[in-house]
Amino acid sequence: MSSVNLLAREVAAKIVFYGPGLSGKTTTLRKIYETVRPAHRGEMMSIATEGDRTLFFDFLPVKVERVNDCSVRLALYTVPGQVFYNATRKLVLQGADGVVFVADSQPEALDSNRESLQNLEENLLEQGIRLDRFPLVMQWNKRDIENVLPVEQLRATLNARGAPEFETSATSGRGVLDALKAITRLVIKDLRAKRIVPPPRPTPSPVSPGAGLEAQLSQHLPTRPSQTMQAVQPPAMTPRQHPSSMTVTAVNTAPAGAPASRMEVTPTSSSMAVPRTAGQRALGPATALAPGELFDHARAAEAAFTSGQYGACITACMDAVRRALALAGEGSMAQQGFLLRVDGTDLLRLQGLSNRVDTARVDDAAFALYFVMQVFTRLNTAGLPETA
Ligand SMILES: Nc1nc2c(ncn2[C@@H]2O[C@H](COP(=O)(O)OP(=O)(O)O)[C@@H](O)[C@H]2O)c(=O)[nH]1
Ligand SMILES: [Mg+2]
Repeated sequence: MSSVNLLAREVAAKIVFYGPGLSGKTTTLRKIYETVRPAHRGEMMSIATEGDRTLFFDFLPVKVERVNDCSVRLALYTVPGQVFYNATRKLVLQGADGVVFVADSQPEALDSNRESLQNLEENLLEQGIRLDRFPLVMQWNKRDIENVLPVEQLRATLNARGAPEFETSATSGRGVLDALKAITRLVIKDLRAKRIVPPPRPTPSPVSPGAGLEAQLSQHLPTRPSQTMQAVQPPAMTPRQHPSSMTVTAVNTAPAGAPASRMEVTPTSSSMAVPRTAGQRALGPATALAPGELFDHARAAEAAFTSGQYGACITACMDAVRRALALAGEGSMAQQGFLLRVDGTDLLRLQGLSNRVDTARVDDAAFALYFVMQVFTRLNTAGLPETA
């Protein structure tokens, strides 16, 4: 479900909180809701709940301003844990970019944790995804309860993959945002590896030294208890709307004696820098303007141009234009082009060039790239494709 708008450099990613019934998924989401500033999140929606049980899913949109130079919109979902809701779980899992597995640390829950993890693995496999290669972090939840299983045992049973682990107490909020940060980081890294998200700009803007997910999330987190109330009190909301968020904070709900430092975040934006891997080229101008699904087309066109294959460049551009125009809706290319207000003469010229690629010259290919950029720019102006 990830989508990316390269012009705005905005990424949308879907993260699913998975785990057995009553492990603390809904509580985790509520805690994130309470802790993140209202300006950075939408309303939490629980779709069809019966008492305390999630029957369909919970949903919370969260915005993280900058990860390197990309804004990130996270759509956080929980699944119903009860065994018989597998059809719903599959639906919610569709298009997920990452999973936080919320395990109940109590000894009596070990079997249901194991079953749920296996169920996750099977459901992902149906989508053609291997859990081993999927962004995943583990929440060992309910650590505040006495006589929970030692972490080593949970790890041995549930985390042979060595996914990042976090001891959490969703009711107090301990560790919850650390897990969220970790999965966000993994998801961005994964999307970068798939080249859905562009690599960071080589020279970060000097005016935003604290940019990065760490810094962003740390804004929402108290580093000292005295900052806590300020960070989470939603000024514009009435207690009737959000009674808990007016009074509850991540730190002051921690059990007495729980170290506040558990929730502290040190802004180390450099740790977020995902370096461009060897062999990855810098973005060319057409690629930089391309909507997510046309990223590879634009790259192919630019690669052909740089390597002197002008005919191939024109063919790739024509293909990109055809697909780009289709985003405007039904109809002929002429109609689609008209709707987007791309230059009709330019479109005709590109069509002409694509019919005689054998004699293509460098300026023909450059023109084709220029026209692709024109179309991408029009799409961006029109807000197409619409992101979920
Ligand atoms: N003590 C303790 N209780 C928790 C914790 N997380 C959740 N719970 C409780 O466990 C029950 C089930 O939680 P819920 O979030 O609805 O589970 P879900 O089915 O995974 O969504 C609720 O009564 C929560 O208050 C935790 O970290 N510690
Ligand atoms: Mg629930």
